[in-house]
Amino acid sequence: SFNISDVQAEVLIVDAAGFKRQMNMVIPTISTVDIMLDTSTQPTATFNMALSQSGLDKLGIHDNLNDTIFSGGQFADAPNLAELTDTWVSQFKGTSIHGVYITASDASDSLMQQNSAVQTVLGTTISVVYSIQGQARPGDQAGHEHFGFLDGISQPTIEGFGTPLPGQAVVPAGTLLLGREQDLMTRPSWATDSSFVAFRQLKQLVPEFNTFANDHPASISGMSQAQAAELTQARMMGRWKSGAPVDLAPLFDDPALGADPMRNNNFNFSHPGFNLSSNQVHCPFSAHIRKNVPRTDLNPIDVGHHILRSGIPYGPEVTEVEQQSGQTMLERGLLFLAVQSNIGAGFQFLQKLWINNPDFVGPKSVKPGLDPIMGQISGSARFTIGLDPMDPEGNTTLPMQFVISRGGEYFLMPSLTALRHIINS
Ligand code: N7H
Repeated sequence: SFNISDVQAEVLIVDAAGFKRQMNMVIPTISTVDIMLDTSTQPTATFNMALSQSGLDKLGIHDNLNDTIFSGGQFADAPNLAELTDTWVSQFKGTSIHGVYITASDASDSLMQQNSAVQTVLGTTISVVYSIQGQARPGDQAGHEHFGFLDGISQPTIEGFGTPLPGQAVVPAGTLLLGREQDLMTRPSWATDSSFVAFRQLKQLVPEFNTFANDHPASISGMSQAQAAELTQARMMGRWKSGAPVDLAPLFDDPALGADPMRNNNFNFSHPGFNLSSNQVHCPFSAHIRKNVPRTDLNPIDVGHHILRSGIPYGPEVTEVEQQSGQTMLERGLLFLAVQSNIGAGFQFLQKLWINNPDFVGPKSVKPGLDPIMGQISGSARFTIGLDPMDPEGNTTLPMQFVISRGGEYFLMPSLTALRHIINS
C-alpha cells in the first residue's frame, strides 16, 4: 500500500545479553519476503531490524563481512560522498548507533501497537537515541515524494524471480544478497542472503526547487510559464512528476504512460537516427535517472551497480507561507534506503563516481556536469547541463543544493538465519 507511515528508530544496545534473549521473542514477527508476498499472512504492521558494524561488535560478532565501507560506518565515508557533515543530525556523527528498527503500517493505530510491542519486548536492553517518523503524502500525492515525483517506478529484479517488466534491469542475486551468484566477496556462511543497507535522511528544499524552475523555464514557444517550469524539473529528474520518462515524452507529460508499468521503464535513451553521444533533445545526460542507471549510455550495459531503493517521505506538506516566501521553514524530505550486497559497488559508487562526477556519463559531446537532484561537491557550486531542450548543451550553475544530507548509517540487514546466528552466538 502507498498509504504507509513508518517509524525508524536508531538504537544503542545497552545490554547485549538481554537484547539477544529478547530478540528471540521478536523474531517470529519479522517481516520476511515470504510473509509479505502471501496476502493471508501479511501483517497489519511490519517490523525489520538492521545492525551497524558497531552493533555487531557490541553483540560479539567479529567475523569479517568483507565490506570495509560498511565496517567504517557512513560518517567516516562522508568525504567519499563529497559531503560536508555540518548538516548531519548529531547522532549520526560517529559510530555510536548500533542498529535501526523500522516498523511500518498503513494504519496509525497498528503502527502504535507495533511500536509499543517492540518497546515492551526489547525494554531497557536498548536505548532509542534517535527516531524519525516517515509519512506517506496525502491524497493524489500518495506514492510521490516531496518534490512531487512519483517514486518507486524503476527497480532491478533478480534473475529467475518472475518475469521482468519491459525495460526492467535483471541482476544476479548476488548484486543484492550476500553470498549469492556474482557476489564477488568472501562472506561468512551465516551471512548468506543478508544485504547491506545505506540509510540516509535527505532533506528536500521544495519551495527553493520550485523557485529555481520558475526562474529557469524551458524556452519552448507557446508553452505556459507553469508548463515550461514543469519541463525544467522533468529534465532534471528524467521523468515527469507522473513518472512518464522524458525519453518517451520529451515535451509534454503523459500521465497514462507514467502509470503504465508495461511502458514506463521501456526506454534506453537511444532512438533511430539519434547520436547517443551528443543528442540530449529528449533527456539530458545529467538527469537524475540517467546518471544513476545509464542504460545504453554504457556499452556493454553495466549491471554491476544496481541498488534496490525504498524511500518514504518525512515531514509536513509545504505550507502557504513557505510557498509564498520560496523558503523552507519546516524540515521535510526523504528517508532513503539503498539495498545491495556491496556498498562500494552500489550506493557509494553511484554517489561518488556517477552522481557527483561532472565527466560521467562520457565520452559525450559536452561535459554532463552533476546530477542536479543529488549531485554534491563538498558545498562548492555545482553545474549541470541540458535543462532547456532548445539549448541542450547549455550549462547552468545551480544556486544551491536542493537536497541536503542530514546523514545516516550503513547497516547489515540480516536474513532470518543470519539474525538467529547473531543472537544465538
Ligand atoms: Fe533517486 N525522487 O523521489 O524525486 N529517484 N532520489 N536516488 N534514483 C528516482 O525510477 C529521488 C537518490 C536512484 O532506474 C526517481 O523509481 C530523491 C540517491 C536510482 O531509471 C525519483 C532523492 C540515489 C533510480 C527519485 C533521491 C538515487 C532513481 C524516479 C533525494 C543513489 C532509478 C522514479 C532526496 C545514490 C533510475 C523511479 C532508473 C530514481 C527521487 C536520491 C538513485 C522520482 C528526491 C541518493 C538508481
